[in-house]
Amino acid sequence: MTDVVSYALEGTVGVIRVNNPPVNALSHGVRSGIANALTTAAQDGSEAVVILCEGRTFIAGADITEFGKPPKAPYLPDLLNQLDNHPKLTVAAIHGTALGGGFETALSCNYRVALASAKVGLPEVKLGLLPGAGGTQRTPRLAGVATSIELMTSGNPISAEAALQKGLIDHIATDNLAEEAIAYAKRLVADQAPQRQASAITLALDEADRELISKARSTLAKKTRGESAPQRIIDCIEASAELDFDAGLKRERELFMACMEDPQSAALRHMFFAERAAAKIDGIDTSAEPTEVKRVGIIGAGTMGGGIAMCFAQAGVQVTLIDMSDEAVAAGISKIKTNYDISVKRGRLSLDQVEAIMSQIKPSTHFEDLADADMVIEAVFENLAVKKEVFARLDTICKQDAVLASNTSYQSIDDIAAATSRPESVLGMHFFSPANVMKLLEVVKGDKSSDRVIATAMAVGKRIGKTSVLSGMCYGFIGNRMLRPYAREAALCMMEGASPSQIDAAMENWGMAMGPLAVGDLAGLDIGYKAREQLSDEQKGDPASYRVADRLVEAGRLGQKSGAGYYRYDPETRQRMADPEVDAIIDTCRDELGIVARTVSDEEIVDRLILALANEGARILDEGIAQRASDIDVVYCYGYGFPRHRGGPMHFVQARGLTWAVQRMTEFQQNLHQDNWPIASLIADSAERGEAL
Ligand code: 3H9
Repeated sequence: MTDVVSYALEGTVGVIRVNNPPVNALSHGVRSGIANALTTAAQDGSEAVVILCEGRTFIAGADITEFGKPPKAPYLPDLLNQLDNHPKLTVAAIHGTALGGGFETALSCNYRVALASAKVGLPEVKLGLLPGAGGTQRTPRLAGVATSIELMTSGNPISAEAALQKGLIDHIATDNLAEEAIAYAKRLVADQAPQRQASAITLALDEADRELISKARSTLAKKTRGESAPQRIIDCIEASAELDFDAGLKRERELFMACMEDPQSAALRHMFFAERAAAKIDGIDTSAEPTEVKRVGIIGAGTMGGGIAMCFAQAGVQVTLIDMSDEAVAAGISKIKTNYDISVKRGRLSLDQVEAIMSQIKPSTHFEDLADADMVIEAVFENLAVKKEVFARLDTICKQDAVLASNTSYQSIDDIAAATSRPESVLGMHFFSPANVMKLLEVVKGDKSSDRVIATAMAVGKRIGKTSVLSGMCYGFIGNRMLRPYAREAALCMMEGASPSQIDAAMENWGMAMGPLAVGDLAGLDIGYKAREQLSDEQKGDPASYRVADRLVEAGRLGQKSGAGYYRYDPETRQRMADPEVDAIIDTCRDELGIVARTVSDEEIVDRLILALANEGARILDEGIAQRASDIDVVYCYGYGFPRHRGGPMHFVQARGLTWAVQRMTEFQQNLHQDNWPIASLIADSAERGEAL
């Protein structure tokens, strides 16, 4: 048929085999191959047709790399109508993951067989899209409104067993999928089973369905704030009941095209590839095999060390959790246990599972217990002298090929490595708090870190479910270094006239998970205060950028932990509330610094904060600290609550236009503090040349 699709008669069954590695995406060759095979099967001696795939999975969806390019016939919706109306009985045989257009292909067959290990799903929403090849019309007809809402708006796949329960799968195969699917097709023919078509079902909404739809709309408006695809999916589900099948398909097409043209989908598709690119390290010696990590040591049983221990124990790695005293380790273990108790209460884990996980964690106060660890992660407090001492001790105890990692947020990996006789074994593994929840892991390469050690940290990150990004060495690495100009602009907007509530609301309405001042309160304002104490006035920069924060700490307002910071917090609900006392502190600081308050618009707040991020990001890229612009986007979306549907700061600024960025920053240079806005040469040069970053 084509080199990626074959067709053969096996007895009385025509078998269409797709073989388009790695995930059998519906590229042009696959679509035309299936179309040709269906035409042949319509005319040959076959009584039934089975569609199955080679390799690791059934079709995982449309080919995302073709999006944005001129479309080429046959188009997927037309192909699936050809399949739906095929004269022979059709069966899809599913293994691996049948996703998006792949599951829509299966839904267009008369019957579906799946291996028990298979999963099916409609993840288009994660790409800012909706199922655009009949999925929004066929799924409700087969499985009803509730299942359709869940499947399409979460984008999460379900097991074959769950799909069977919901009427989306007809039969579970136990062993040889191809043989069983062919036998199943033959049996259906022998039994004169009807050629069931989802498209032929008429769906009517009852009162409960209507209620579900309206509830989903309002829940999604909050949960997926600012995203357009989830609401369009609900429109399609409504259309599946209100319109006939063909009119429903037409409506789906219109809304699919609206999603395709939406910058949100471009941003989410960018993130899909960015996440996968982040795992790749340029220029690494490919013979550098990662070391297998079976035993890990974690030093420091505080919040960070405990969270890291949970990540490893959950992945089945043996953990030795070390602290200075029996009390400190016991407190750490008890905190971990409390976290798991909450998971059990919420039904996320069973008691048995928790017991199995906890049994992986061995508390200790002896560094000597780390002699056989394959990797050690230090998570003691941020003090270079203490960290160097820890690494010097590890150097005398750990086996020669052990990876020695520091969870530092700021300290020099090179200085830490110099405390050992094996700097090539040392690197940074910067987890984000809470470490058991946050997906980001910054793997920080020191000057001497070996390729093997980096490859091991990246592989371990994947194993414990993190999205890892490689960073070079600089103060704050990628993420926290960018945070400084971002926080500076937030503070300056406040001094110039915006209230903390206005700043946070502007950023949250734009899509940030939490505004910058609320984040400060969550992290604790005393942390920045203590860090500033070590700096000279010159290093601290413009006093307007930290005066209010200093005064808040001096007034005992450390943030959420003391019940007040930039806001007051309800002790019960932790709800934040604007506080007139803070307004008074801000007013006093303005008077001291001779600043006259003005109106600062929400648009100015957003532009200043986002451009501050992207401008620093461009410098980081130019210096080779980040491998690629998209890595910076991954850091911000996974570690700092940047909205994925805006694609990260670098994608956002590029999509908005580098020329716009240069113009806007030039205005800031002229109207604000000139020194704060040196335009990164990478942005200026790329804008001039009309090139991407
Ligand atoms: C859709 O179907 C729209 C329709 O409703 C309507 C159309 C009209 N296309 O993730 P991995 C690449 S929208 C092209 O590392 P895993 C991926 O980039 C689509 N390429 O593997 C990577 O390349 P590289 C709806 C794709 O085993 C390689 O395959 N479907 C596609 O961890 C391996 O990927 C989805 O959204 C694709 N569709 O996970 C499913 N998918 O090696 C998206 C993957 O160069 N895919 N690649 O970096 C997935 O969720 C996972 O890839 C999957 C495998 C679970 C399948």
